[in-house]
Amino acid sequence: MTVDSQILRALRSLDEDSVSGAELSQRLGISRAAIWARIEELRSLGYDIQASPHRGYQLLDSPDLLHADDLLSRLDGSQVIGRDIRVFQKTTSTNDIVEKLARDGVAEGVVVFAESQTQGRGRLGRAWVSPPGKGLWFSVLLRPQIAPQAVTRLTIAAAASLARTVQSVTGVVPRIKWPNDLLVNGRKISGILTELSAELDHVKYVILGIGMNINLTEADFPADLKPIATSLRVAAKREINRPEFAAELLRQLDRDYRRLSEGQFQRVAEEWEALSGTLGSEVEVLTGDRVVRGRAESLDHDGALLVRTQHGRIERIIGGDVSLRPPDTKL
Ligand code: BT5
Repeated sequence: MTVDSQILRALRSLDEDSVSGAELSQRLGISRAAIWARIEELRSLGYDIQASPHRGYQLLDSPDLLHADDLLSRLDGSQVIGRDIRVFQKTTSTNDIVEKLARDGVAEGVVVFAESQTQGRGRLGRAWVSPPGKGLWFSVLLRPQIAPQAVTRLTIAAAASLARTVQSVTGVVPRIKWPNDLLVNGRKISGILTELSAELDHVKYVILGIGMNINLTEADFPADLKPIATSLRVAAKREINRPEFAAELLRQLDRDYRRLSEGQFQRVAEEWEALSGTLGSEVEVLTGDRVVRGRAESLDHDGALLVRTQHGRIERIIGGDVSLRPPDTKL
């Protein structure tokens, strides 16, 4: 852990409201002058740290920017996801950066954020709009011990983590649309892009890319997205602190990844089902060049969607675009 993240963690976890330079220097094992220099640096980034000769240092406010040391300082006890955090101001796609790290042999759990992406992407080469400073655009490297056909479980787990975080941080209740969308009031607020490198029987690595619209306003969406997309700010009618949201989301993702690694997919799937807007609905699924119509019944053990068609047959859908149909639509 870096000195800056230790300082920020110490300032955030104060029993009293301030900590002296002498105490920080003792705890961190560096000189008071070095602490002072780091505090000055944090201030220049926008951290409002008050220093008073008698009482010591106090953190009054943090800026709404993504800063790796700050995010690390907020995560205590991450087992895998968030052990290593890197922030870029601008990149093509965070999935590309993580792919390079994966090929270089970097350990699983690294998280790469970008304040903006120039080539953010969705599935099947679709574009993902990622303007600067308003969202969370990030990717996580995972090296799970699962078969390639079970990778959808990771998308399911990530969607459940996202939905729980939205609800606990903002009070807004989202609905999950299988497999990778989070909707609020029927509009997309978040999407997940799961990419993998695999051999026939085993996964080499998975890149979990997450886009979450946090503080975008209506004006930040291009015309074609206005009717179908929204943000937490629009839904909650207030600005959301991005680092705080990001830290909670990483905690939730870490927790769900641990549950999957311990063989508890069923528990995660039950939570997903409770948050799902897909199950029980009449759906139309475009999968490859096929269209499947019917009632979405449940998830199977791999995270695939089971749809009962008009002929009573169960179709197992492993990937595709789901649209919900009004209940009275004739099959
Ligand atoms: C997704 O694809 O929803 C996956 C999105 C994943 C984005 C993250 S950001 C970090 C990481 N790095 C990347 O390059 N990607 C990941 P899909 O289900 O195919 O949906 C794509 C569609 O969503 C587009 O065709 C648009 O209609 C819509 N869309 C694009 N940008 C959006 C936004 N910011 N908010 C809501 N909808 C959007």
